[in-house]
Amino acid sequence: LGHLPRVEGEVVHGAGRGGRQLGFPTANISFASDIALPADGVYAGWFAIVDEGPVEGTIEPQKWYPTAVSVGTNPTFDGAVRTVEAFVLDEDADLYHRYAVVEFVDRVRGMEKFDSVDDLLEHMHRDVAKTREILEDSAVPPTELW
Ligand code: FMN
Repeated sequence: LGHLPRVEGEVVHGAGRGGRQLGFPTANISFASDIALPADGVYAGWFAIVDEGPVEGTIEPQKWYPTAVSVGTNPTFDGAVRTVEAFVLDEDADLYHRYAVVEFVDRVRGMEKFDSVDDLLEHMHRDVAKTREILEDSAVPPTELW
């Protein structure tokens, strides 16, 4: 039956505001320019590091983790570049330069330009709660699909 839509690529540095300013560190996944990308918005999904070798932090390679994913240009910060950013729930790890994959399970909402960072943060907290709800009813993807 195939699998969920996915985006995969190297974890690269973003603007650097996610962790430090917002308290929501995200793994920015660099994707090929010719892939079909889900529409801009926020999604619940599954995240994994594909390549082997230990990860510094609480994430193990080749294991699926619940994630909230943002696809868009970060309009609140007047961004111009479309990014795919995964906030991995409840984990803390250095993922830079690792090869990651995200599987999209369900759409949470559209991408919005908020008037303040506080507004954005309030919505991100709700996104995380909604993501937990969605993933409760979602089977963890099989591991043989790396
Ligand atoms: N940015 C927006 O401008 N509008 C949004 O509606 C929005 N929703 C998000 C929802 C989630 C769950 C996450 C993880 C990010 C969202 N973002 C949104 C993206 C943040 O603006 C971005 O992660 C933050 O600016 C950090 O960017 P950086 O990784 O480049 O430092």
